[in-house]
Amino acid sequence: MGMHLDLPGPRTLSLDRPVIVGVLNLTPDSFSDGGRYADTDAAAPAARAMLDDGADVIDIGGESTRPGAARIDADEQCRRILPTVEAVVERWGAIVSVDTTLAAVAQAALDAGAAMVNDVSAGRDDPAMLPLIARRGVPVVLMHMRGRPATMQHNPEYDDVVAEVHDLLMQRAAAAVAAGVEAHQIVIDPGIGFGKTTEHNLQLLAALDRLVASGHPVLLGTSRKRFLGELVGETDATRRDLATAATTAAGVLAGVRLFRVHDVKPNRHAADVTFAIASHRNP
Ligand code: HH2
Repeated sequence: MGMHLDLPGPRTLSLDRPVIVGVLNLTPDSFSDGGRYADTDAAAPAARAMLDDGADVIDIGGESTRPGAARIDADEQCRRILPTVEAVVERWGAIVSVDTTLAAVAQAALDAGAAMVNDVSAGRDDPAMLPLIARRGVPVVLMHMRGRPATMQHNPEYDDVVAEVHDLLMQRAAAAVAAGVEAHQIVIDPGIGFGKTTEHNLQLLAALDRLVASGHPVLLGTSRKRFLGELVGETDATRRDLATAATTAAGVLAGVRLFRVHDVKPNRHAADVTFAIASHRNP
């Protein structure tokens, strides 16, 4: 078998072609889709539509991480997401990842049928997170963030953003392995927009091959982010999906395997076309 992630039970997620992860935020305040999916009745059809558009995974979260966002406690995150996690898994057998930094939320979501964990703190927020991932044997996304969402965009500075993001991710991957997580289950993510200026984001996007060279699968999350609005002059976040698809194409050519996006179809198409081109390169 080629590169893949092991999911609970007998299932696997192949990384032999690009994986599109559809975003489902069950939050009132996310920056581009906040308040859209107030409950399972609204969220479940949205997940179905993303699967029909070619999403491989649905990433469900109950806490916004936009700059300045307030923290949401575990009980409230569970109240927001669990009915939808259950519905999406039971109705369509979807692969669900849970977007949370709290082990209690991750555990409840895994019990409700989620198959992987997306932790934007890379296991730093809750010391119980990496041991939980190890115990359950599920894949985990470890994302780079400088600071916390409350303050991360207050004048972020790096000497060498590419080296610093790479080194922190390698440290967090090592911490996960030390906690008992299998190395091949660890996905790394540069955390575009998390404590980074437009210049930092572009340097990271130009050097994705550095992360790919680590051997860990790489996930990219650029969808609708502010730096894209700056580059194309688009203040409405929901009109940044073509700009997002351009980053997906660039990511595929650099060897990135997973793409976390709001609008699945343009990114599915961009990924599939660039992947077909890349697979015709001369060895
Ligand atoms: N970006 C956001 C949230 N979660 N997870 C990973 N692994 N990588 C990312 O880049 C990433 C993420 C922010 O986007 P969104 O979910 O649309 O907004 P909000 O945090 O306001 O809910």
